[in-house]
Amino acid sequence: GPSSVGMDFSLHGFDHVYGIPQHTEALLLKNTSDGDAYRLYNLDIFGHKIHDKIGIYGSVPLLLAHKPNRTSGIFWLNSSETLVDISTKAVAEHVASGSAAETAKQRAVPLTDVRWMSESGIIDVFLLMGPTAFDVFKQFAQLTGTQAMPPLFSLGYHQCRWNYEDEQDVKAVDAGFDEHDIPYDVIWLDIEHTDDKRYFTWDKKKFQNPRKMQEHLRKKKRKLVVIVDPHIKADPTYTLYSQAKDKGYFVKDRNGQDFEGICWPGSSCYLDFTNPEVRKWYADQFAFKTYKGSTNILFVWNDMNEPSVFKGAELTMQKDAVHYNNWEHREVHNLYGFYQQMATAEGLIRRSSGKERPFVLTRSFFAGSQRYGAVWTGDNTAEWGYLRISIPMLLTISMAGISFCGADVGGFIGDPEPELLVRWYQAGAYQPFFRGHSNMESKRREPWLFGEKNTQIIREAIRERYVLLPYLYTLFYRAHTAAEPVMRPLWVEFPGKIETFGVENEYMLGNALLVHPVTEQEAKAVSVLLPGSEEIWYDFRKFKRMEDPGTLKIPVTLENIPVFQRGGTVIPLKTRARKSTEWMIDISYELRVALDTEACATGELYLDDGHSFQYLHKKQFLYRKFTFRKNILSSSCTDESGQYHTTCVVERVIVLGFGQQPNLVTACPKDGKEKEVVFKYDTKTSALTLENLALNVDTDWKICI
Ligand code: MIG
Repeated sequence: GPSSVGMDFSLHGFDHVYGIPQHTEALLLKNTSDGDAYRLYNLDIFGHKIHDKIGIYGSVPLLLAHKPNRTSGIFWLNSSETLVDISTKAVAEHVASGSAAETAKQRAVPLTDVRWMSESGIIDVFLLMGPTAFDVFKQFAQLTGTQAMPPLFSLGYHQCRWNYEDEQDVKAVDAGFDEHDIPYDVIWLDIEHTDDKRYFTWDKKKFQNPRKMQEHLRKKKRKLVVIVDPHIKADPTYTLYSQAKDKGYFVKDRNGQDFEGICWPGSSCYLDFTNPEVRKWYADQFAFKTYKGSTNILFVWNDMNEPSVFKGAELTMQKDAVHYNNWEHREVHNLYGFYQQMATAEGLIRRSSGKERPFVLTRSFFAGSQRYGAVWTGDNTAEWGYLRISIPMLLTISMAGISFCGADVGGFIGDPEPELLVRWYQAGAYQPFFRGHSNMESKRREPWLFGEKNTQIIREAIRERYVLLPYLYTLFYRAHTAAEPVMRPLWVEFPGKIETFGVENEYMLGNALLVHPVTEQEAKAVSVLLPGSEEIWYDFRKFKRMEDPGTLKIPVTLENIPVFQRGGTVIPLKTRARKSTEWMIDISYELRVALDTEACATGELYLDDGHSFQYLHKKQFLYRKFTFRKNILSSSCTDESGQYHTTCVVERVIVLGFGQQPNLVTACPKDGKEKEVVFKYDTKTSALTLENLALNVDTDWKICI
């Protein structure tokens, strides 16, 4: 039964609070004194409303508070239904005065009261003392873990739909990408691919030879993701069901019978993933010999794991259902999906004898889900407002430790007008998880269905994503090893600049890129805040230095969205995109060096085989550092313990904000011969381009200008 615990916290001096996903809400948490509290209760809410405090799909009970140059966090570790009330006000504070004769002065200081209330459980709370946001992220990672290192393919573009009908459809869509010269890595199969919603099976008519289909995709160096939901069709002839029933692996009702609910397959039982034995058994279901028709290019999508129960109260499991060790469902509700994803990821690792990184997308999540894969924001709608709100939603999830997150590109429900679809691709290309997806009732939406011009723009957006992958992959390595969120709000990078604290229409991707998606229909211009008075910003595509920082009105066309590189950074890119990440292994690198006010810049490149755990067990990786100082760009090693051989070279370097046309540029490999470098200097943009460098990625070198 419910027992209820709660606690109040007063955050002195703070009036900016963030976190506690997941809500279809703004970045800054709002005062709840005259409305609903923020609710943390994982629910399947189809077409969730914008600006709503109701809990959807996932929960992370972590709240961050920030004031100039000081960040703290509260982690309320409780997985039952939780409400968070927030009240921000100004209070009078006495200021100690210099002399006794002077009367004490008063000033108004902000204060935020936070009240946590949970339906049951114990009070188990962690105060994360910062003092920086990055410290808070690290402290939270010490408790819950860091982002799993994703396989490289999963950072490519994903093409999903409810449903790709059959093997012919899959082949045709796959061929469509080649025909239209658009890169993509993964095609997805939704629930209709199964034999009557029996997960781990195939519809015998539509998918007669799933292995052959996967061999076809493998030859194209692409992957397949299939959906595997947690509800199990109550059908004694379905082995998964009968085994689980015999072993007592289902959640029970209050009378000790297997809990039965309705879901896609009709009457269904729900595996009890809170039981470690069930998780082990479930993980074994992914073994190649058990999961018939699966191959090692097949990866997994866990949906409906709030859990979603049709006809149940609020479409979920009743709270008095009983789990392993007699835990009532109410106690562990918000952990149900977390444990399914854990078991699935474990299964994919185990089927490869511990060698390969898994990829598992989950809809429901909790604190720590970052250790098992990616999350997405569920059933959004094909409207501009949902594109806009996806930015604060993803930033909030990212701050709560889950870097690998994305929203359905195009909007799941309904049909986006072409302009909205284009704008969504352009935003998604600069977000961590990049997948186009659409509902069963929506019209087909493959990127080439909207006329030549829109196809061309979407192609360009996806190609930009692929060219950016070395940088993104390096950011994921930082998330994995140092708990730095890949996508971050401006205030995290500019903690002293109050004007950034509420910004949610643009964001930083790592520390080097500022991205401002276009989220208004027929926009001719957008207002971009380029923060920091001592910063220099460069147009990422045109290389030109922006005028002084501040809020600028930037003209836009449909062709692309504003992206800026921050002075002082070096971004590693590929020189061009190809059909998929695996086709790009040998493509050479370009370094974008953006100079700061001192004409300096630094950046990193992480690389490994992109799919195995050898980077961990055998230290097979390269972690390089690029430094520009006194007109010398040098490449050095960041982590001597890592080694990885690659024939891939740095072919091109572009230095942005270079003062004047140089006389001579030379490249000096560490043990090689100094040679003259071909260069171009553009006086209009001050961009210096060095070509045909052929400098090894895995050795030290210098370029002297
Ligand atoms: O209620 O599997 O959010 O992405 O396509 C619908 C069918 C169930 C909900 C997921 C959506 C998926 C759909 N699922």
